[in-house]
Amino acid sequence: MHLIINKIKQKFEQTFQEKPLIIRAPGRVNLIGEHTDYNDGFVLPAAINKAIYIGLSKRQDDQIHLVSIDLDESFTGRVQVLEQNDQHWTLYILGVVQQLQKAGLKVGGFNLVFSGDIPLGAGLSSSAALECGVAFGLNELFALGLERVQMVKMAQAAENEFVGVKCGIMDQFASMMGKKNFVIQLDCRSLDYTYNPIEMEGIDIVLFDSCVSHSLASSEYNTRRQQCEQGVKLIREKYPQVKTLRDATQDMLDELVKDQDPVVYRRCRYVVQENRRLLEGCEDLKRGDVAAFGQKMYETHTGLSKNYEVSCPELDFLIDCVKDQPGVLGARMMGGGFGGCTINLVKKEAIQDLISEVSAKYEAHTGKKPKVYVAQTEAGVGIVHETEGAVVHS
Ligand code: GAF
Repeated sequence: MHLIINKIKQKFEQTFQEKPLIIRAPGRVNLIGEHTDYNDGFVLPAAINKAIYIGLSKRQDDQIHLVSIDLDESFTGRVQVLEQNDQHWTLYILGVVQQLQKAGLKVGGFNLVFSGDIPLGAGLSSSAALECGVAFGLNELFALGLERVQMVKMAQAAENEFVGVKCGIMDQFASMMGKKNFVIQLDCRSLDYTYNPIEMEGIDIVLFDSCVSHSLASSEYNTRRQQCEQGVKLIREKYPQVKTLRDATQDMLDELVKDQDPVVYRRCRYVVQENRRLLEGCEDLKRGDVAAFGQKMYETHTGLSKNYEVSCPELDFLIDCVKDQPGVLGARMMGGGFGGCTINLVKKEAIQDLISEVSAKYEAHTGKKPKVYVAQTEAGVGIVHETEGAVVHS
């Protein structure tokens, strides 16, 4: 972490001859509840110890100067002229500025330098982290007076409207609202949430990064959303009280969707089952029954792979690899799909052997070495303060 912060400070001082305000914005994992957020359902994410760090300062003029250290690119624009451009990474930042302006808030010119250790394309939400970090940083810089949940909504809207991915609210919520040693049980309709302590004695969250990211991910993502909406439309002909799949039951799907459109039926059935699994899974965790929770993760994976069809051969292989390994309580693909990471609950003493075994098998099967991360939960977005060498985050 210190290394990244130092890199940002150096680059900032070299480029803009001043010291920046530094923000840390974490990535996230999600224990269960996948593709449920945009159906008004439930999710169970946590912010993690991988983050994007953003250095910021105000300018006297109305220009926006952006520097991505990791991509070795820079961009100059104006606050009044927020336009699409082919430097894709800038859209996450400009989109947030646009949302602040839409809310009638005054954002002046600013300088921004960022870098991080969230692997790109691994499904750990580096985009949401960047959006949330920018919203939080500009809120501080220009004293805009926004609450965290308002910034979550703006970050999501930036991605929906400016980047063009119709994502739900989970990733931004987790990055902004995370708390160390807790997962967030979030109702994506009401945005009511509880912090559930992670009570998994002797168990760690291990992520195997398939190191594949398929280009169809965002178009297929938007298609899944449409298919869910199509299912709701069919149900509403008879049950107008059903607003989203959150309100639908298996019986309704059997009665009104099954014969009309088998593909839409399978998509919707997965979502209805996943919402139920999440609620039951939270009860498992409260009872300390991680084994029962882990079984549900496997069921989620099967649903995502066979019915929602957002997995890929590499992710399926990673799940098959760990299924019968000692010390693995549960595993599934995580996030939007078509690549990225699997999330695995593993007994601490079994982790090293598991990593060796899975890495060797995956490499032999795909020709690629998976990357492996042991994720710790962390606090959500905050300012980085440095006092005598120690980094404090608030
Ligand atoms: C992506 C999206 F950004 C989230 O909103 C969520 O839908 C997730 O895929 C699937 O659960 O990370």
